[in-house]
Amino acid sequence: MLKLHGIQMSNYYTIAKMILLEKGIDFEEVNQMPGRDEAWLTRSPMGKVPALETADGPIAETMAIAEYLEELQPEPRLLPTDAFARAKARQIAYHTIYYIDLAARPGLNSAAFGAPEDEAVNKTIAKLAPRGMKALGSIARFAPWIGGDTFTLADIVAANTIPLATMVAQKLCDIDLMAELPAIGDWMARVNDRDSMKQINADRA
Ligand SMILES: N[C@@H](CCC(=O)N[C@@H](CS)C(=O)NCC(=O)O)C(=O)O
Repeated sequence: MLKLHGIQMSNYYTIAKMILLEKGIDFEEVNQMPGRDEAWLTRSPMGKVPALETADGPIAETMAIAEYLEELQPEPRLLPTDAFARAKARQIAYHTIYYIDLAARPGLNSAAFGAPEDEAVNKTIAKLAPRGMKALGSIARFAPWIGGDTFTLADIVAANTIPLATMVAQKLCDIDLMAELPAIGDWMARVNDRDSMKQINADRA
């Protein structure tokens, strides 16, 4: 059986977990903190979580795990069959990782774990995170899903990245990232109403 290594509070872990749940794939969860011990580095070369253990060996990097699971069990599809629609779903997913999650992530230790704040970091977050959210508005549709009429990997990645970035920007910069996109609240509520996200939230509580 597939084993997903990581921790419930990791938003990249919950992306992989949500994919497994949405596809109805059996998997086992293995509690694993990020870290640099040799045994973990053999599964995840950068020491990050998650990693997926398969019969053929471990896979790290969440989007590599996502693509693997889509090929392993195509139905229900999380990437559209149409090439353009598939590319747009990937574009939204990568956009939320690169320009929203990674824009805010340098402030995570201060916002969530009590590390001292760094004014330069806060200033960069205040500049880059709203830019990423505003730009998302030009590719997101929220009709009803983030890329249009179909629930895709883009919804899973965005719903597991935007809330964390929003918390960081609010706490460190007093900026409401969600205010950039008025339709985002209803979309988030729709994602939160899915059984997969309900389970993720319950397991994290
Ligand atoms: N690029 C990685 C990012 C994963 C990541 O940043 N995970 C965080 C937890 S949410 C982590 O392991 N942080 C510890 C570290 O960076 O050393 C992926 O896509 O899986």
